Amino acid sequence: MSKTAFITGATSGFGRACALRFGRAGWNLILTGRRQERLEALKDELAGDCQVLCCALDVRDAAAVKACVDGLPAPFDAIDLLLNNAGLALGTEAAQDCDPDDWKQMIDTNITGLTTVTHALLPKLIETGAGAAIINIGSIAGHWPYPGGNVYCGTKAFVEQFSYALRCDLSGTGVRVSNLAPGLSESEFTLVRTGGDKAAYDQLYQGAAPIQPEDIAETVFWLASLPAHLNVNQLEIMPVSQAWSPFSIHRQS
Ligand code: NDP
Ligand code: 8X3
Repeated sequence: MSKTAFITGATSGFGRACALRFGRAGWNLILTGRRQERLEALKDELAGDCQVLCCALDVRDAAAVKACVDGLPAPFDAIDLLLNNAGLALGTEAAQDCDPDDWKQMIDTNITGLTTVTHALLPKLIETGAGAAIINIGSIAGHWPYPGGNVYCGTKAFVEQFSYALRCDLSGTGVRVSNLAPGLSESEFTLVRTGGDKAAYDQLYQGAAPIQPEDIAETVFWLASLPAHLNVNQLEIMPVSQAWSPFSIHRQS
């Protein structure tokens, strides 16, 4: 029988690539995101490969999330994988120059939205039991601070710790939880973060051979396909071009 994945943020980047990877392997898919037309186009692209249910929703809307999950028809109501991928960064300014509305949107999406979707799907994942998995998309930003990362870094640190704590609570249910923390990756993420600045996008990725969404999809597929007795707690992945810098030291002149 086909397995079923619930993917948040399937309209772009990692989520879209994961939908294509899992769908072409025959998984049934519940695809979510705010942009309905992109979800429908993806469903058309996967026609013949798998069954797809589109649920256009904003993860910040708890009632919409509940309505989607409670209304899942067979065969979409038995969930093997929750991919918590929807998320965003807004801005690269220093904290003192940031717009607090941007901070709120990141917290509401990356933290509250992710926990809302998780809570709604936990009963179904526990019902599936052994082999079920939650894969949360964290970030290197949750491990390593950088200037202008402020609240985005904080939200991704939350995702990591929430993943570990979930594992404790789900002990004995068979449900696995992983935090996948990518580094520099090429996607609309950077256009969203910079308010559509294509020059900044080009400059960031130029010559860096960044991670591609298909690389993340392959990694997520591997995680979800591991034997049911294995749990990868944490996986950090960077392009070879990315590494750490020395600590900065501000010197008095
Ligand atoms: P994209 O911008 O390409 O995709 C983000 C996805 O999140 C879109 O499908 C978008 O859908 C969805 N999304 C955003 N806000 C909401 C919302 N309120 N409700 C529902 N869906 C929402 O970026 P990526 O694919 O790169 O990012 C995916 C995840 O990976 C994010 O959590 C990001 O933080 C993380 N990440 C990204 C890295 C990178 O360098 N690109 C590196 C490490 C982690 P829609 O707009 O249609 O709602
Ligand atoms: C996105 C990666 O390094 O731009 O999560 O914060 S980074």
